[in-house]
Amino acid sequence: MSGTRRKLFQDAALFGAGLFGFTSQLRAQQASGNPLTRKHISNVSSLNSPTAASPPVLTPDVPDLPHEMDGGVKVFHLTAEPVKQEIVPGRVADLWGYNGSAPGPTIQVTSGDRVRIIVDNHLPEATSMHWHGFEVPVEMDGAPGSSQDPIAPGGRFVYEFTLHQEGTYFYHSHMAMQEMMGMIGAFVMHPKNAYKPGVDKDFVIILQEYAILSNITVPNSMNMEFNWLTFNGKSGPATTPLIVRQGERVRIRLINLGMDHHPIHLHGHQFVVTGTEGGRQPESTWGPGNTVLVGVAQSRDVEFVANNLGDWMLHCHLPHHMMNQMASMVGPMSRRNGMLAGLDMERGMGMLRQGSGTSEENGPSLGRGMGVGSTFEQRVSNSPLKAARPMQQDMPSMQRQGMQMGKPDVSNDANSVPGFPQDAFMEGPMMAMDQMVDKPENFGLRPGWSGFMAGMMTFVRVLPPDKYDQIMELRKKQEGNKPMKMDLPGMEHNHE
Ligand SMILES: [Cu+2]
Repeated sequence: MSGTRRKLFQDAALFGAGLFGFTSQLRAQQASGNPLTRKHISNVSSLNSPTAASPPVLTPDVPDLPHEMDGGVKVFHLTAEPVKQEIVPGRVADLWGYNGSAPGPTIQVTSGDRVRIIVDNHLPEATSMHWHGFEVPVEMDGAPGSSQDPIAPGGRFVYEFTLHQEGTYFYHSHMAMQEMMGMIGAFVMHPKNAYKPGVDKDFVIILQEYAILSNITVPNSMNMEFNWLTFNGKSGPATTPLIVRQGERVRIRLINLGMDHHPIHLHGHQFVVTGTEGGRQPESTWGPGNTVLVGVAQSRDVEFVANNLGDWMLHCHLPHHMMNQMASMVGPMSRRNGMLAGLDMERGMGMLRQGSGTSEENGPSLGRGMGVGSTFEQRVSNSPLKAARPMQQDMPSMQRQGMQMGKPDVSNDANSVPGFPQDAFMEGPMMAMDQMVDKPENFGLRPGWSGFMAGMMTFVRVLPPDKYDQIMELRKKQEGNKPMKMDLPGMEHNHE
């Protein structure tokens, strides 16, 4: 790229108003380029862009946190508060988060920045903000009781420090149970100069888990079993796919704060792990893989070249993390009249207080309890599933809500087969809700796709240029008259 050209990009970044025209001009010039040989050159549109060299990170379904400048200091405001978070359509959970979102908004800075973060506590109890992995003076560490007093309800604490690190960091409440209510956000420290090879797309995904009984909205933070597993506060199929143009180099930054470690698996590509919660890893450590274990309190950056066209799943591979609330429908237990639907925490986890784990009384409930306050006393009975019976006869309200509700795809003798049902309810066209989760990023997915997406699951959609541009157009249309959004993939940089 010539110096003049670079100057143009920088100017465009400064004067966002004329940006889209400029972008489309460039796009027209570049339309004939070979997508496989295109080089990442710069980002033009994001005022959030921390450097001219690194594309800003995109956090699907989570906002970016804007800042103001005060002299040479970047000033951010975070408010700890209760949040209504819609995990999937119709399932709104009462979580705690920051600035109306759980997880909280993503902060992006450049190494060397001095930042001031004003934290207000709008919770009914004290909190404290910890900057996870930050090498800052101890009085800025946010450890309640040792480095500072907790921030009282209605109180404020102003954190200020200079950042010299680079990588995928995060902020979170340092009150343990508040963490399990959603109180975390990404804090990305970009390098002053982009890494080589540079990436074209850079995504953040925060992994969280909640235990929420079916008839309430508040997570049980004491629980050790989880029925809502989220990427950026959404469970499949409500997660927003990562949209990528074929040939682009992609970075995905995975952050985990919960009770479980998550093996995150990508279909169709091999990736390398290029970073941890400690920052960039030397290239000599990069080896190919397709599943990365993201432990509690860890982050992992993975990078790959998206050279394989298709709608590829990206998901946690723990089977119980690939499902939503209806997990208790599984197995012969749900076909028995009067079975126990759940037990207290000890027995729910298989820690028996009396009797045998395989007895008639205990067997069906092992591992299914939702913990303290669960349905120990409550018995449920389900009638056998009939192959010929369209599901809407049994669940008219779900159909009214927009579920597609086809006929169960099971054999006539299903109920006589030991182990049935496993996935008869939880996956498949019966549970499809394509229309309910319709958005530009889902355009062109195979009809009925949503019935097979649940829990920690999304797509990396590796698209040919025409389809990619089509989805970007749809996004622009959807944005309509709204103020220019800075985090749209495909608008933040161009190729030559
Ligand atoms: Cu998992």
